[in-house]
Amino acid sequence: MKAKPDLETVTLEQNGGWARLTLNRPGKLNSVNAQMRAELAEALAAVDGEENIRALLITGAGRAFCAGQDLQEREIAPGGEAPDLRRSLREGYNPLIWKIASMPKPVVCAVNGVAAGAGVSLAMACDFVFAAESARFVMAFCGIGLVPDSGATWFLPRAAGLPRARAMMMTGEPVDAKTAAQWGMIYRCVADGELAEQSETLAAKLARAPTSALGRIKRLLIEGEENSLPRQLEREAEEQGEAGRGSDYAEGVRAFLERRPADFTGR
Ligand code: LHQ
Repeated sequence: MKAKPDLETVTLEQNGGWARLTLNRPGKLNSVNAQMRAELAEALAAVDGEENIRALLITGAGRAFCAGQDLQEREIAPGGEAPDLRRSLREGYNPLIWKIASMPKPVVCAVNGVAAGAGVSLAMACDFVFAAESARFVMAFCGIGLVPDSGATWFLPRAAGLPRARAMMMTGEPVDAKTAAQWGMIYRCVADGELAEQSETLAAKLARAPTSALGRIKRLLIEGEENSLPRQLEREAEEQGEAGRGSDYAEGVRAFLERRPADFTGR
């Protein structure tokens, strides 16, 4: 991947087969402004387009993961024109969320501190969410008279169940990382001092996994939310047909029979 030194509100570093994308507006709790939306899109496209990057880790700089939309950017003067939030979502947030959820490589998220509003949505779009014990999740939208967006109404009830998702969304009360893990909202809650190591270890492991198969798994799980069982059985057969033609399948079977670790190339 070409270095991206021009990025300011996010940083992107490659570590062998995986990349770390860090939300980088720590003074504003990594809240998302227009520049960050554009730079996130650029960084995600770079990761997606680089075959040698086989896993992505997303985290935040400083004490927060992401406080959602930068509200300073959204202040409405009395009598002023209301912003076009539909457009902001369609053109700004929604493509970012879909890029993460549909990217044919695994995305790990390390929630290093508070996640609020669209910051929760961003985390929920990732495939594996680790959170530091001190982190909390705040569905802050209703606190400013908005509905949850950026996929939160899709991901959260599926992960945590409708009663808990509804309560989070309609009260805005924070949920700590331990509770989030107990509820099934996230993959793992870890000690603050272990967050970086545990999430990076998984990213590095995933970078050696059969990437193409992992991408197919992501696609099947998203489609499975909508499909009937007969349709999903057919989609599994289609994807398996393709996976079975991949070199990683041949290598995986050979390695099993030869009793050695597989050396997957991601194809
Ligand atoms: C912030 C923010 C912030 C700017 C903290 N913006 N400065 C919306 C509209 C359009 C379309 C797309 O969708 C969305 C999605 C959304 O994300 S809506 C929800 C927006 N986010 C929020 O409502 C969360 C607002 N923030 C908070 O509730 C708290 O700050 C949290 C719970 C995140 C953290 O609380 P504390 O740890 O107590 O920190 P703090 O409140 O003292 O904040 C520290 C600083 O960060 C402070 O600035 P200052 O200059 O006083 O130190 C805050 O103003 C600033 N900040 N969030 N979203």
